[in-house]
Amino acid sequence: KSETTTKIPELVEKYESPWTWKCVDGSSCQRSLSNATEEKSTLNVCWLTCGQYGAMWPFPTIQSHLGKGTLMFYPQSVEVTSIQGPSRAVKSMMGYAGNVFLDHLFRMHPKSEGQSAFPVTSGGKGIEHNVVTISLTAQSSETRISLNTNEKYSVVITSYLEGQGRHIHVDVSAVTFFGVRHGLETLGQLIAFDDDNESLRIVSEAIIQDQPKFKYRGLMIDTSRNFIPIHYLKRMVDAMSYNKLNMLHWHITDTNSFPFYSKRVPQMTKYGAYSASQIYMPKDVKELVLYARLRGVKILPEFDAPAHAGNGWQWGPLEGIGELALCVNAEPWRNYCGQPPCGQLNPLNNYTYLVLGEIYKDMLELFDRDIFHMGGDEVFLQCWYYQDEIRNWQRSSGSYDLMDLWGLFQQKALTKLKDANYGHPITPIVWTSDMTTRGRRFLDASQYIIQIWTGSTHSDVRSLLEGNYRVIFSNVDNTYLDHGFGTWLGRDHFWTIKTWQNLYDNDLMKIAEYHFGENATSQVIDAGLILGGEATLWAEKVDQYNMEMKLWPRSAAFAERLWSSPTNRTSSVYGRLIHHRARMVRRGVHADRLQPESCHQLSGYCSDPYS
Ligand code: CP6
Repeated sequence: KSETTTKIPELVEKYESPWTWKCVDGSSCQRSLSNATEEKSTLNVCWLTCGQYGAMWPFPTIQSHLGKGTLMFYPQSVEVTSIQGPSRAVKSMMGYAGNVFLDHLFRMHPKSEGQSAFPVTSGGKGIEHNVVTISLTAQSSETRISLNTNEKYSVVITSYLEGQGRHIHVDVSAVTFFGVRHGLETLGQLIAFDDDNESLRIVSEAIIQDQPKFKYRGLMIDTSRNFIPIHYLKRMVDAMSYNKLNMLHWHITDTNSFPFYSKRVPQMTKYGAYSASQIYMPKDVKELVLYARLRGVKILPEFDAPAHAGNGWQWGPLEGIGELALCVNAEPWRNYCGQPPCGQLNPLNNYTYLVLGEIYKDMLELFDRDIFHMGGDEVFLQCWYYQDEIRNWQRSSGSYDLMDLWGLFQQKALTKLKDANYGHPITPIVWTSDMTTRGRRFLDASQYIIQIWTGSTHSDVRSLLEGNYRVIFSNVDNTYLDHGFGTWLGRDHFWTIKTWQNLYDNDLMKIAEYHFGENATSQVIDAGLILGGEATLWAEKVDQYNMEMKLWPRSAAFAERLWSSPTNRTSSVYGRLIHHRARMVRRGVHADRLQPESCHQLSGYCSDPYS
């Protein structure tokens, strides 16, 4: 046997667990004292099937029937035998997803530490005859995720005796490739490592039908405050795919640094990147977009403007085209911006729009062209107010409300974005701001999606929905994975750190009910205005070394909130989350730990005290 499977022989002989294993829903799955290997090892993975909850995360919404039994198999006896799809592209994507799935099986050995390290020789206990075949079927030729993508899928597992072993057949069907991929994800959750036999076990019989309650299930990462190497963004995509999250909102640029390489305006990184090696090149971005697409994740770029823009924009005067950004790194910062370092685009310089348009073109060439985040948050009108150029504009235009200037900026920027997309339809997203409160005349509700970052009880929530805006919830009271900031605000953390329970309990339906009472269902929910939610990881205090622990498993909690939209936090949640977190760790995600290992037995003292 290979080194990775070595056990201490005496211990294997004598080992008899004192623990009582319980199901994730509290029902019984007692460990028997029988020495029969088959029975004992069934108990080792009893959480896989007992109580009809399994360890599925996020939990399926339509139907989930699991048989009581499990069957052993080796990953090398699994085969994808049939791929049915409407086009070559979709079929090859399914083939790729099938390989990703198989790779996960090979990484399920507990000592693999995220590598494909499953011993290739079988244990020779007569179970090598159990064979798993998988067939994948999709109907639609869609290859990109949009807000209309059908993510519904079904997984059916059946098994029958064949020769000396059993033939286990899995049927994964969906409308789109993205549904099929979700199906494979769920299938992976119906398989666990059996420690006694050093094999895998699969639920012998299952019928799952599933679809998400919300179509936008996102995470945001900020790569301007601190640069995060593309490799770690891929790892983030991997973990998102395990949770059926489908939108990675990439806050690429901000005032602090400009790491996006623009081939049309290379000055941006020349002046704005932290270093020559902290730059995202077009090749890296393309690779990430494709990598994510194959894992059911859309990469949604944000180019924040007119605020949160500074470093990278200083080259204007050097090349004789004037100031593109104002108050860059100005001090005292409190006079010019909400958070240092300051910087806000110059709305009176026509070159500002020219440069914006060129960068939009560069971005749209690399990302999907249907949705784009324009930022629009935290504009600090004082920055503009202190400029002579702008005071003169106020006098000559007779427009003393600087909201008008901001509105003008937003309209011109949108025109540039549309031009950069050669007139093809594109949906802009903006953050809530003074514009979504007092300047709503500049934002057409039939075009814009609003990302709400105010508190969930803020009156804007109600008035935006009444104004028929489609919204995404990133409400600061519950969905911020890190509040960033730092010592300049006089304390290290401004808000208390949110727990997984806070994220889990951020019920979008209840937020709607808070604002609309009984009428919430008919007025808001049926209208489909609530697209979903997004947890945000601002990166003032984050880089690749601590990001995964800040992201996971709290974002997993939010993923179930968005996929399943449960009415409350039921008793199965904690147990399933613990197993799900362990599964993510086995796949190489450095997720935060929630409890001592003794709690895998879910003794009373371990249970979630809040549910
Ligand atoms: N950066 C940008 C930030 C924040 C926002 N935009 C932010 C504001 C308040 C809190 C956390 C983050 N750091 N560009 C607001 C959307 Cl509490």
